[in-house]
Amino acid sequence: MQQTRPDLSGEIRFSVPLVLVIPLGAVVVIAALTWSFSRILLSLPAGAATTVAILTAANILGACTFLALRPGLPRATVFEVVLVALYPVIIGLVMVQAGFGVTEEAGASEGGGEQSVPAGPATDSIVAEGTEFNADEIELAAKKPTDFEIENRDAVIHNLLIYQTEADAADPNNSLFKSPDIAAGATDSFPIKPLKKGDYYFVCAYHANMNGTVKVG
Ligand SMILES: [Cu+2]
Repeated sequence: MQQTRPDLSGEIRFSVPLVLVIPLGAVVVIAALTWSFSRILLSLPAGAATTVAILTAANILGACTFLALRPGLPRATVFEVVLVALYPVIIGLVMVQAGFGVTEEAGASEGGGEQSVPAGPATDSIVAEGTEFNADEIELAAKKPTDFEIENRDAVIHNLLIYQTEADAADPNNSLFKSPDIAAGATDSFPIKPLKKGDYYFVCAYHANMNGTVKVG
């Protein structure tokens, strides 16, 4: 009887701050986990991010099922199960550290940009987004002007220059055609002067990676 009393008061003293500490602590831990996991997923290539996310979700579900079915597990085993459930996160972290992630730097992600390029060539308009054109081929009719539109969805200026060859682009004076500058967020149209039948090279004067082929026929 006497031994239960100090235990009881100890419980009461503890339970007062815990009422606040447990939910607040849980919120902080969950927020930190969510944020760091989202950073991992964002820095992974799209395919790998989905796989890591699905594996993590499946593993956590599996681990929770395992724990729920065996409530009497010793602490060491619970820790092991949690560790196994977090393996995809650890693998994701390793992948990020090993440089599998795509760089978030605009213009440096030529690989990522290719995914946004549609199969068809541009004929009368092109979209600039993420320092990429949404087409790597422009098709024009020979010997007549084309009304062409650039939609600039970026926060930086873009334009369109046409050269006979890629080598010619080393000197802007070689350009056969130069569009006006398209301001950030602006959409502008302009006539492209008539060109003879053949293949040409187009590029944004501000971003050498925004380039492609003009096919005039
Ligand atoms: Cu540009």
